[in-house]
Amino acid sequence: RFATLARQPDDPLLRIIGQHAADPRADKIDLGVGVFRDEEGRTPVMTAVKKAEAILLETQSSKSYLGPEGDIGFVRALGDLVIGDTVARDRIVGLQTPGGTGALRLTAELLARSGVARIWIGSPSWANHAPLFRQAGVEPALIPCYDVNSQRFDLDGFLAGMDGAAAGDAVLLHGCCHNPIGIDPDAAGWSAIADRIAADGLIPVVDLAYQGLGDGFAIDALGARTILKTVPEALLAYSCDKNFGLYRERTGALFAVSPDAETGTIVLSNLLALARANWSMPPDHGAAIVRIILGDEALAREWREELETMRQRLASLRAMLAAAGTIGTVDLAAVAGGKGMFATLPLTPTQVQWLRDAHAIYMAGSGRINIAGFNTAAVARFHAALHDMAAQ
Ligand code: PLP
Ligand code: TYF
Repeated sequence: RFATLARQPDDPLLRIIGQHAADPRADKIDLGVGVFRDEEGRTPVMTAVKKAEAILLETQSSKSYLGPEGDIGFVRALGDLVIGDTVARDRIVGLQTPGGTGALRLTAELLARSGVARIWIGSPSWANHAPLFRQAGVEPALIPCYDVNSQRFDLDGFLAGMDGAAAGDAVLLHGCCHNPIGIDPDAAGWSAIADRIAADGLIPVVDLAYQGLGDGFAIDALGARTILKTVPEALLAYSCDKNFGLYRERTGALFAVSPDAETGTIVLSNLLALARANWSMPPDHGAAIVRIILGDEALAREWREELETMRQRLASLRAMLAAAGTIGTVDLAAVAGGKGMFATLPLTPTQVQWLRDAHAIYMAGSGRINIAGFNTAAVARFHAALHDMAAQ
């Protein structure tokens, strides 16, 4: 039977890691996969995480199974932190998932099980969104609404795109720090989107994977909170993999908001059944660390301060990049208005390849750059490379 399978392409973004590693040029720059880096190009384990790991090593007395819901203390602490009292507690259920991707996968399967056939997604979006929903039987419908040239989110275009949605369709929203454009709706935009979703009877799915890396930890949740408090039913897929630097520990959670507590109980029973059929139970380590950090005032403060330092590094790199204004056809000034790890520059695949060949600058074929891949010297080199390209 295996002979019937067609070869599938690698993840082009993950392939860049290997290509960059194999490049012998000393001043090479990796702007590819979305992980945070410090000025030295490292993706360190956060100090609060190291301390929590030491506590875990000391205090954990069993590795016995926890159950498909994972670490309930983690889920509760995270729900309190992110959702707070935005929605009545008895309308929220949650469970731990393997990363934000696991939360999205459960979301897709729950939607499919609820008879939802379509999810509307602003385009471009994270490359995994459309295939993930499609594979679970929920057809993605793309709404082109991020303009790469001006690096703007077109709110009117997004709302107009939703004209095609039928009641009961789902809508995907990036909670903050849009991947790959880096531009989010403003407060008025979030309200308009929330009102529209409520009026049309759509089900919002908020993907919050970069909280704390945009405008600040609390502000970054405002979009998600605006949506959750406006609608009867919603899903929030949360990742701790960027803001706690836990990536390979696969740490995330899914929260579902229901009209009432009884419905919530039924929703949770379905999510638990889907989790059992997918991974039985989520991996423990990352969630235990987050639970320990959030439950310890000093550790929580230390984590928040380190996250804030990361956020400020991204903001100052954006300002440095943008200071060059327009080089050739590329408007870098627009990068200053973005948030989080990503911006997408108006570069053709040929130009992306040229920057790689001529200057050892690696980015996604779409022109997406990981801002954290820069440091002060790399920004200067990037500006020089764009000047060189404009002179060709
Ligand atoms: N959603 C978005 C928008 C992302 O960029 C990512 C990145 O990895 C994820 C979800 C998945 O996060 P995780 O690594 O926790 O699965
Ligand atoms: O977009 C990114 O770079 C991150 C990391 O298959 C990532 O979201 C990239 C590709 C992938 C999974 C995660």
